[in-house]
Amino acid sequence: MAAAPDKPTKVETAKRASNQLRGTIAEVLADAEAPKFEHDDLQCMKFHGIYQQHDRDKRAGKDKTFTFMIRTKCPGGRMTAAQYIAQDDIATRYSTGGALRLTTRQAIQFHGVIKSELKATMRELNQALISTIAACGDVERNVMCSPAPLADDAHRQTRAITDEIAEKLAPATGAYYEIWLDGEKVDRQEHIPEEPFYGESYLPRKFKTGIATPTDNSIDVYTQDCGLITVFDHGKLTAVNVLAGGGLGMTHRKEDTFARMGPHIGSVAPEHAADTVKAIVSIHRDFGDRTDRRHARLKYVIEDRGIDWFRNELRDRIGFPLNDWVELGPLELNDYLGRHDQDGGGSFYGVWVRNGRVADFEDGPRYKSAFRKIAEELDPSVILTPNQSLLFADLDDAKIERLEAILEEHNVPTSIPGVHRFSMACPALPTCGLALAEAERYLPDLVDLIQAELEQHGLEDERFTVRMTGCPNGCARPYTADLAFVGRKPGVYDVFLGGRLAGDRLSELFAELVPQDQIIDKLRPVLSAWASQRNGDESLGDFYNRVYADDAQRTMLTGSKESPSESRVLELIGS
Ligand code: SRM
Ligand code: SF4
Repeated sequence: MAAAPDKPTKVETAKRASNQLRGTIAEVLADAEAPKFEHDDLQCMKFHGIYQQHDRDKRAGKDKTFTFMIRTKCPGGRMTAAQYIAQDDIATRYSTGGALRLTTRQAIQFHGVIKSELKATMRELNQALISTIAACGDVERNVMCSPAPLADDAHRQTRAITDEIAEKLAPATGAYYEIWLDGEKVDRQEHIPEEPFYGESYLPRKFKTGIATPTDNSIDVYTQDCGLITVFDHGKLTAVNVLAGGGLGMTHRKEDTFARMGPHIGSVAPEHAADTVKAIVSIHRDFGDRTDRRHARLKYVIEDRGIDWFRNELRDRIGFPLNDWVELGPLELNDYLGRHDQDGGGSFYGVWVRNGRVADFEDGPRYKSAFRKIAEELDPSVILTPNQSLLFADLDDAKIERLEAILEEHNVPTSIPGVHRFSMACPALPTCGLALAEAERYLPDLVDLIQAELEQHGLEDERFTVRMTGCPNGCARPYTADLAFVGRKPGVYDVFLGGRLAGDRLSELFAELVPQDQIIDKLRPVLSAWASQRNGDESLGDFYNRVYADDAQRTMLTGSKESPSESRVLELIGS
């Protein structure tokens, strides 16, 4: 491994001193008088899938009440109906409002768990064979995969690779089992009391891997630290394309932080895919910046050292060929809404969940009760999608009919108006400590306004992505959307344009610091020009890009360095 850096960050010091993620978590947990955990333990707890939060709607002060968000780890988002029911029970008992929150990485979050119930929640999750270890922290995170449960060999293999990567890169520490399960092991191989791969400092920062199929890039493969795209030939998986160094997190007014699309690295044989990812993670482990967390992701290693250096380093670490990138047609995004054949008998059914919040809304969809009933009555497999929604699988005709009836009884929509359909927002306020503005609670209202505007042009059924985050960290992947809003301060957003459904292009800063009540005014000329000047069925992002891309000298890999394009775009569209 690389030599220790001169001035490691506080988080590096905390990791090293933690005795492989133990810290004093068990002691503070047992101390009923301690209202919260302190810095070093909090860093370790993230690796256990736990964040300390407080309700930001309540007045902040010394006496704020701390609660915990627990995130599960769920490769490819797959679970049984029994596991879904167990998590629904856990949410009912321990989460704020009994809600489950489906995430953009195919996992579930429970918000508002109180300290005295933290251990019970963790135990109950593990009893249902749901782990939370490495859902957060400086390790390989939840490995994503195109969610369609298709039964052909190629899709089966894709899922197997997802599981293999998750297994190969799981931390080996016994701390998790000691602290939360009193040393008990639940359905896992014997643990070894050290980290042969990660070492005592783990990675310099989080690491994210996702596998897309050419027909479904809902995982946003170019935004992953390591993205894989499966290559099929006559239904057989023949190769896996590899890209590396994507990532979206950035900081306002810090130009040396930026969103970045992962460049193409090459391809490998399918049987080598997991080892390739492991080798790439090891490059991050050894070369990532441990002195500055804002500069620690793999994307900066590759940006600073170059792709040729990276390819050579990778070749040196793998004992098999790194072949050329296999050219593929354009990627697509598939949300699998409604009924689809599984190809091996049976059907699956996709249900859209507004911003992933599974709750019973007054006068709105009663997602929680509907999903519970579907899981209990129909025993489907459940697959979480990368777009905060879910698929119910392994259903016959009678079950599909019953599922549709249950959705209808619970007011859960099965037909989603265009702009809402591909919209996503992160949780932001009141739980996220980093939020600068609203996201999940505000985006549906804004989408209604955009929808109304588009109705005037007959464009309300257009398919394009609209995303909102409460800060520039990018949790709902705004920088690959056709249209995105990124929180600057309460009620004020930066507006981005130019990504697209395929997720293969970064959006760009269109307008800065826009008060929310002026967003529609800002967008009106662009929407209207899109309606009158578009080529064929050109999407909003494609239109923006055609109008502006030829004009601007810019790279598409690091689009966030741009200054706002608004005035030039207005000139170009004749507004
Ligand atoms: Fe995220 C931090 C929520 C996907 C980039 N993210 C956070 C925290 C934990 C805030 C914190 O550190 O205190 C948020 C918890 C809010 C809450 O109250 O629940 C949070 N991130 C989420 C979720 C729940 C958003 C959602 O709408 O579903 C997603 C959970 C995924 C999961 O199941 O693992 C989530 N986060 C992402 C993604 C998208 C992705 O991975 O596909 C990104 C952009 C991709 C990337 O990583 O570059 C993302 N989250 C961040 C960052 C910026 C990292 C960076 O490199 O700068 C942070 C802040 C940090 O790590 O310091 C962050
Ligand atoms: Fe929080 Fe920012 Fe992520 Fe939204 S994008 S969940 S506000 S860290």
